[in-house]
Amino acid sequence: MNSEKIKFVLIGGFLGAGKTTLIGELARRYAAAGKRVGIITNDQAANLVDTQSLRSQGFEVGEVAGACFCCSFDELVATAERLSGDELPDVVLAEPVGSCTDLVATVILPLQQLLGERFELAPFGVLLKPSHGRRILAGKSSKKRSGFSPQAEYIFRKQLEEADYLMIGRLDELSSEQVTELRQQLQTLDEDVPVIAVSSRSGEGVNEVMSRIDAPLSSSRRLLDIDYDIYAEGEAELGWVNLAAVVDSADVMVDLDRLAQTLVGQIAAEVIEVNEGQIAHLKVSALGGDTQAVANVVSNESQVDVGLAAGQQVSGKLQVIVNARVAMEPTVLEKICRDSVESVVNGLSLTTESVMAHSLRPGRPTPTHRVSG
Ligand SMILES: Nc1nc2c(ncn2[C@@H]2O[C@H](COP(=O)(O)OP(=O)(O)OP(=O)(O)O)[C@@H](O)[C@H]2O)c(=O)[nH]1
Ligand SMILES: [Mg+2]
Repeated sequence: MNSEKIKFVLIGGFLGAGKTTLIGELARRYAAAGKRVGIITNDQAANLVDTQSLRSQGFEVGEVAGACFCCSFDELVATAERLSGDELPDVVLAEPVGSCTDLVATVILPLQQLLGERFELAPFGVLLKPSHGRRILAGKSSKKRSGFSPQAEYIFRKQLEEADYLMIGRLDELSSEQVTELRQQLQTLDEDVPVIAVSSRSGEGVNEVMSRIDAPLSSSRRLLDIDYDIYAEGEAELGWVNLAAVVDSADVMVDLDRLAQTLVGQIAAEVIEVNEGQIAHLKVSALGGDTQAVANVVSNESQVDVGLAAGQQVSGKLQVIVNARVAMEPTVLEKICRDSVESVVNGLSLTTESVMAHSLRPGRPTPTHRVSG
């Protein structure tokens, strides 16, 4: 990273794979090494838990909201250039929407071709989400092995296929047998693609990821052979809800961790038990002053994860954000989110001042640029 160019690092992977957590860890390490770091988050709609959580950790974060990077390429470029004001960053870490693929053709190569004088594109790393990956990669026989349709599983596989290097996430939770099995499954996709097992929680494997980011590409970029009809169908299976609420606690002290974890747990329970939706990722952020808690659920079989621990109680105005990505009807998902916010807030004897929610199914991807092979 001694060149004048901005190192552009895209970290891909399915919804809930651990991209934001890894980007936070990488950013901390680059900053500790004296690098100026910018981060870009991306979503189909505004009010992002990821943006808020990375900002609360002290990072400079630009947001591309309203469409994926490939469909709002110009905004991605403008956001990268805006970061860090007058002084450009040494490294930009960017997180694409977790249901997006074909990023080499629509983001990496266009950036390289159009802006290669300013950006140096790092090898593309894709993070495997073990909770779904273990089932999706396991075999071809059973129909509902991951709970998602074959079209959504197609996206999951395509994301892995275009990686310059792959990362097996959540290493701290996997047995060595599971890691070995996943490595073998990934190597059947392409045995030449390096695989790194990594835990953003314990830090294991993160240095290896950083070495990979700085390594020259060992082969040419992996352009996908992809059917956009299947891709669009897979994305459209997901219901998407972004909800932002302002809650007043008056003088009551609120445990932000409990608030975030109870709320995400309640939404998950409703989705699974009442509506039989398949969770791709549920995230809840609760913010009071500068203190933030984030809680997540990454699959129907997963427990509530502590994304970020607040570790203290606060009072006054609180901001609650819910980002839900679930294979189910978005309007029903929105109702679940609204009702859950209301009941958890009431249960803690707080008052809801306002709730804004937006639900959608991602539309067909129409990339600004697409480099073909
Ligand atoms: N145990 C463990 N949990 C992790 C690790 N990395 C991420 N997580 C947890 O996994 C959940 C999802 O992580 P995120 O970083 O938000 O995932 P993401 O890929 O950014 O998700 P989207 O933005 O929805 O696509 C959070 O609760 C994290 O705390 C890890 O290495 N180990
Ligand atoms: Mg994220």
